[in-house]
Parts: sequence; structure tokens; C-alpha cells
Amino acid sequence: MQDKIVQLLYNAADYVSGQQISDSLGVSRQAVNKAVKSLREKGFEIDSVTNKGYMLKSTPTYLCAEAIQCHLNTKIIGKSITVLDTVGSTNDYLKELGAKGAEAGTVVIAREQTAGKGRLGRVWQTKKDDGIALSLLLRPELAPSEISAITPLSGLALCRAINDFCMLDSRIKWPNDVIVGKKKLVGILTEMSAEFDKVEFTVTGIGINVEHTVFPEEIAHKATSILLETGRHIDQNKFVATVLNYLEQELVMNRYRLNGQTVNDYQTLCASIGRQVTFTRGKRKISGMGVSINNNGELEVMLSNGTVATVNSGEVTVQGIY
Ligand code: BT5
Repeated sequence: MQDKIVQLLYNAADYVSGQQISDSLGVSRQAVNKAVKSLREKGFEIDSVTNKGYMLKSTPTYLCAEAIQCHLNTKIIGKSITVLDTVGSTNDYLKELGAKGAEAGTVVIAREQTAGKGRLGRVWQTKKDDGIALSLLLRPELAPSEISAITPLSGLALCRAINDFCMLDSRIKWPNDVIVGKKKLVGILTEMSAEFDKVEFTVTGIGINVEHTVFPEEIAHKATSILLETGRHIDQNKFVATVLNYLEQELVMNRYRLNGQTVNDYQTLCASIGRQVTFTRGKRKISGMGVSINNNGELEVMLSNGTVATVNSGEVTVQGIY
């Protein structure tokens, strides 16, 4: 109910009376008073004037579910948002919720992760309040072999959100990094729980560097943050809402699949196209020119002998990018 009150006040041009709120939400006046009190305790500045009602003056600057939700225009993503101070990994936390039946679109966000994961057992570093760790649960009606579009579509959504909201020129380094210039701003990791021929749920984890001014030595040469790139502190709640709005657009509205339009959009934003790339096949390292993304989200690489290799997993390095 608190999220609905924030949304109502946020969209109102003037004071909204307690009666109007209780009527439109179908709850008692006491329940409205109680919800307003607890919103104030969370950092929402809500003015109240006798005979006029309530007006939202400001939303909290720290990450807060209700403050994110009032900027959402989604049908599925973000209806349930949990913000945690600290957690091992938001992906692991959400996978547990998924196994217990959490609904599609559930989002878990943490201000700090103590065991953040990358791919292939690597570590993702999320320092308290500097980074946003976000995981999204989906229940696409697909076979396990059909979920390969989720990471590229998420990358597309992230790029759009960052470019729109932060006025940056971010690009995608195939398959799961969002970069600015030569450095990594976002990492994406999609995991799934499935039966033999049916996906039960997917969890897409997104790590975004926001407020970092310095990084641990081992990643300092290849990591960047929104603050470092723009010199500005962003409203993290509005930013996360923008990310979720674009995720809904790219994932849900495209039914979790790539199509002609999204492949085209992805290619336009893909830093691995038109560049010399190196990938591993077994123990061999192979180089060629990244030429396109196919309808399965795989990278097509033109080799020096004129044949085209399709790369769908493993490691790819792109010349000129970390
Ligand atoms: C990724 O893996 O980039 C996927 C990262 C996904 C993180 C999210 S956060 C929310 C959710 N919960 C989790 O536990 N995970 C997800 P990969 O492509 O394997 O890249 C990992 C590599 O990126 C590391 O080996 C480092 O070299 C580098 N790295 C680690 N932390 C970084 C950071 N904050 N910024 C830039 N690079 C980083």
C-alpha cells in the first residue's frame, strides 16, 4: 500500500486528501495515516495541511522500494521490490525466493554484496553504497535452450537506460558487459532453474558501478563508474526505475526473444562488431573480425580464411577494450 500512496502523491499536482487516498485504495483513514507515518520514517518528506491533505515534497536519496516504484511504468517487472542493506549475492537470494514461488518480475536489490558472483566462478565486487547489485526473476514460458536472448536483451536495456539517464555513450561488449570507452560499467549474469524441457524461472543479476571513485587494484585498469564518467551523483531510485522500465520493454514486450529489430539495435550498440576479436575454442585461441550478431544472440566472427565462426560461449577479448 505504501508504494501506491507514494505513486498517488507523486502524480498529483496538488494536495491529496486522506479521504481521497483511502477511497482510491479501498483502505481506512487510519491505515492511510499509519502508512504516511512509516513513509516519513523511511525518509519521504510528506507535507500535511488540515483540510487539504498530503503533498509529497521529496523522496529519499538512498535506494528504497517505494521511491523506485513511483517512477515505474511496468506491468510485470518491479511489482515486488526488496532492497537489502547487505547480502551474499542477490542472485542466490532471489533463486531461493524463486524456488519458493516468487512471482515473475520480482526484483531484489542490495547496497552491498559480500559474495557477488561473475561468470565461471569469478567475483563481482560491489562496495557498500558505491555499486548497485540488482537481480530480476522471470518465468518465461520457454525451453532451457531458448533463454539465450535474456542476457543480450538485458544488455540492450541497460545501455539504453544508461545512455538516456546519464547521457553517456555506453556500448555492449558481447555478450554480457556494458562498457563506457574501454572500461566496464555493468556486468550481467543470467542463471536459471529448469526441468528437462521447461524453464521454471530465470534470475538475471546486474551489477552497476555508480559512485566509485576508486576501484580495487586488480580491476582499476578496466572498471569505471557513472560518477567517474559523468562527474555527477545520480538519483539512484529514478535510475533503477529507468533500468526496470527498459528491461520490461526489451524483455517482457519482446517475449524474451530476439527479433529483427532487437538484433539490429543490439548490433548498433555492440562494441565487438567491426573490431578484431579473439576467442577460445577448446585450448586454441582464434582471432577474427566481429561481423554480426545472429538471431540466437551469438557473435559471428569472420576468420582470415574467409569462413565465419559462430561464438556462443567462453571468453572473447576485443582489441582496444580491456
Ligand atoms: C560479470 O561476470 O560481469 C557478471 C557480473 C554480475 C554481477 C551481478 S551483481 C547482482 C547479481 N548478484 C551476483 O552475485 N552477481 C550478479 P564476468 O563477465 O565473469 O566478469 C567478472 C570480472 O569482472 C571479474 O573477474 C573482474 O575482472 C571484473 N570485475 C569484478 N567486479 C567488477 C566491477 N565492480 N566493475 C568492473 N569489473 C569488475
